[in-house]
Amino acid sequence: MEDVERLEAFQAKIDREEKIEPKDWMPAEYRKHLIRQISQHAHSEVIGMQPEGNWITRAPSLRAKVVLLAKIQDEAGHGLYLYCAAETLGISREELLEQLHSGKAKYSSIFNYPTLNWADMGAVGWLVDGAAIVNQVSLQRTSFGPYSRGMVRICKEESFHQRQGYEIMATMAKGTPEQKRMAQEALDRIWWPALGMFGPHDKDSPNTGNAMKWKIKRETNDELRQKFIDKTVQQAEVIGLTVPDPDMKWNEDKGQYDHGEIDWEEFMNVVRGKGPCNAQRLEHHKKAHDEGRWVRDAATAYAKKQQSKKQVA
Ligand code: BYC
Repeated sequence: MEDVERLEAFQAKIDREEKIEPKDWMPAEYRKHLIRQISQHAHSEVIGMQPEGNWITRAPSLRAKVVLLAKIQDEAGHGLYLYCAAETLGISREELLEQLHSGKAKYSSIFNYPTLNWADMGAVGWLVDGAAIVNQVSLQRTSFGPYSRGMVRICKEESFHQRQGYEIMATMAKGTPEQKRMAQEALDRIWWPALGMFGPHDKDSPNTGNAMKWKIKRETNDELRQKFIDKTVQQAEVIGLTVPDPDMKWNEDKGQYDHGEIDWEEFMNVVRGKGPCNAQRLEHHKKAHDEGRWVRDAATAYAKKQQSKKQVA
């Protein structure tokens, strides 16, 4: 088929809400767009283990430790599903990691902020996983089959993560005045970076046009951010905390909250690698990757040996 016809058939399939599968024909730009987004999503899951991993040894109880450990292990699993989904598009794991290590591939800005105390574990679970769920529920309907199916499972786990964070915040908010202050300060620290997770305003988002046309994204950055705000402000009120935005006000006519502006200069600095923890996060990942080389080598050698045994038999 001519490219124009193929393109029309491809778009028609998407418009009929049929999934695109790895062996189907797809335009090179669609493939490239997906590799970028899915791999950045995978990197976010894996790099996102670092700020929380920092608190495993200092969890305040055995229960809190077990729950946090389970959550962080889930994030590793999410990374694996997503790397596998990206690999179905014809890129290798080595290339994906090379892009992360060279700075070509991004990961979510939020993970370049430090986690200063236990209350930050609550705020991260509640707000960061909460923002991720809003985005990922929408991505369950993405047009690429492996990404969409990965999202269904990830969303189930993510909702437990959000609850573990909210539980920490609720417990601290009704604890001693000092604990309540810690919870409020964690909310103050993480609120604005969490809003940045949804990306730039739609008018400044170069990838949204194609993403919406190809149904890779089902809602825009601003639509998802607004959904998150509308849910979360009320959750804060229930536990007696206040979001740090003096302009936050319920708009009766629109049926949603009006809110203040993100510091976009800070956001862009973090995205460009100049956030408080960018260097530390990448350094740590490279070190763990280098130190794990012998495990990968041993696993590959074992697989090869099994394969040659099968061939002999
Ligand atoms: N941070 O045109 P735009 C988790 C980049 S982890 C960094 O709007 P797009 C968890 C963007 O990549 C879940 N970069 O892009 C894990 C683009 O640059 P490139 C994380 C950002 O793709 C552990 C440029 O800015 N979730 O839940 O249409 C513990 C222009 O942006 C950011 C995902 O990854 C940012 N915040 O929309 C706890 C969701 N925002 O690539 C929790 C999947 C924008 O052209 N990803 N940029 O060089 C998406 O939904 C979309 O890719 C985004 C951006 C909404 C993030």
